[in-house]
Amino acid sequence: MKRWADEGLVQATRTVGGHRRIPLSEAIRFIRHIGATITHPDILGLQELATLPAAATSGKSAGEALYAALESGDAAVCRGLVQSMYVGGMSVAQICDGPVREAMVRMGELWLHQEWGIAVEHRATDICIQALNQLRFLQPAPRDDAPVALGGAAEEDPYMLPSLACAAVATEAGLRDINLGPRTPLRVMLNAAKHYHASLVWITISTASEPRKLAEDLANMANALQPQRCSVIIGGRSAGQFLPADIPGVHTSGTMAQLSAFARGLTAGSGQPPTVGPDRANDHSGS
Ligand code: B12
Repeated sequence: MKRWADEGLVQATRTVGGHRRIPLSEAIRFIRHIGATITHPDILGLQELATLPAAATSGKSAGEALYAALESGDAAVCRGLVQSMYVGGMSVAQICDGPVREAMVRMGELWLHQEWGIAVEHRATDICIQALNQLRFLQPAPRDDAPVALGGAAEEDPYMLPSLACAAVATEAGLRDINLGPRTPLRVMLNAAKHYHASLVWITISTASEPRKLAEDLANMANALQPQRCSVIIGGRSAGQFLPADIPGVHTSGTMAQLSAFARGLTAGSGQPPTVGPDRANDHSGS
C-alpha cells in the first residue's frame, strides 16, 4: 500500500503524525480498478459485504439474487448484494439498468396475484432506495467546481427509484447532483436549474397522463435553459412509449448507461454538450 500510495496509484494524504490516509472512496476505486478481492470488508466499514450469506448468491444471477432478497425483505442482504456488485466492478449505471431494474420488474408482477404483493413491492422500493443511497456514499465527493446535474420526476409521477438512480449515476460521473425526487412540478425544476446554474437536467417519466402537454412543457423548459448551455435529458418507462421522439432541445434516452455517458461528457470538459444515441428501444413498457 505504501509503494502504491507513493507511486500515486492510490491517492493518500498524510496525517499530522506522517501516516498515509486513504479515503474510503479512493480505496474502493482502487480495489475496483485492480479487480482485487476484499477478504476483510469489515475493515473498510463494509460490514454488510462481510455478512453476506453464501446462499444469497450461489447459483443465481445478480438480478435473481437481488429479487430473492427483496422478496424476503432482507434489507441488509440487499444492501450487501448491491455493494458487492459495485465493489466487484459493476458501475452504478450497470447495477440500475441490470439487477435493480430486473428485480423490480419481477416485483411488479406480484400485486397481480395477491394483495400482499403490494406490501412486498413497497418494501422493496424502500430497500432499493437504501442500497442506492449507500452507493452514493461510496463515491468520492465531487469537485467544488464540478457541473451541476439536477432533476426529478414530474408533478404527477410518484416513482422514486428512477430519479434516485439518475442522481447516483450523476454522482458517479463526478457531477454535483441535486435530486428533487418525485412529484416535482417542471417549473420548480426549471427555477432550481437556473438557481444552481445546472449543466444537466434529468427528468424521469414513468407515467404521463397528458403526454402532449408534457412534451410542450419540456420543450419550453429546454428553450429557457439554452442560454446557460444546460442540456435536458428525459428517460423512463413511459418516455419512449408516450412522448414524441423529437421534442425540440430535449434528448431522449433509455438507460442509465446512456445518462452516464452523457454526464461523463460534461465532466470531460469538452465544452460541447455530448450527444446521446438514438436509443428509444429501451422502453420497458411491456414489463
Ligand atoms: C415500485 C412500483 C410502483 C410504486 C412506486 C413507489 C415509489 N414511490 O417509487 C407505486 C406504488 C407508486 C406504483 C404505483 C402504480 N403502479 Co407501479 N410499479 C412499480 C414497479 C414495481 C417498479 C418501478 C421501479 O421503481 N423500477 C425501478 C427503476 C430503476 O426502473 P425503471 O423505472 O424501469 O427505470 C429504468 C429505465 O426506464 C431508465 N430510466 C428511468 N428514468 C430515466 C431517466 C433518464 C433521464 C434516463 C436516461 C433513463 C431513465 O433507467 C432505469 C434503469 O434501467 C413497476 C414494475 C416495472 N415493470 O417497472 C410497476 C409498474 C410500473 N406499475 C404499474 C401499475 C399498474 C401501477 C399503478 C397503476 C397501480 C395501481 N393500481 O394503483 C400505480 C400507478 C401510479 C401512477 N400514478 O402512475 C404497472 C404499469 C403497467 C403499464 N403497462 O402501464 C407496472 C409495470 C407493474 C405491472 N407489471 O403491472 N408502482
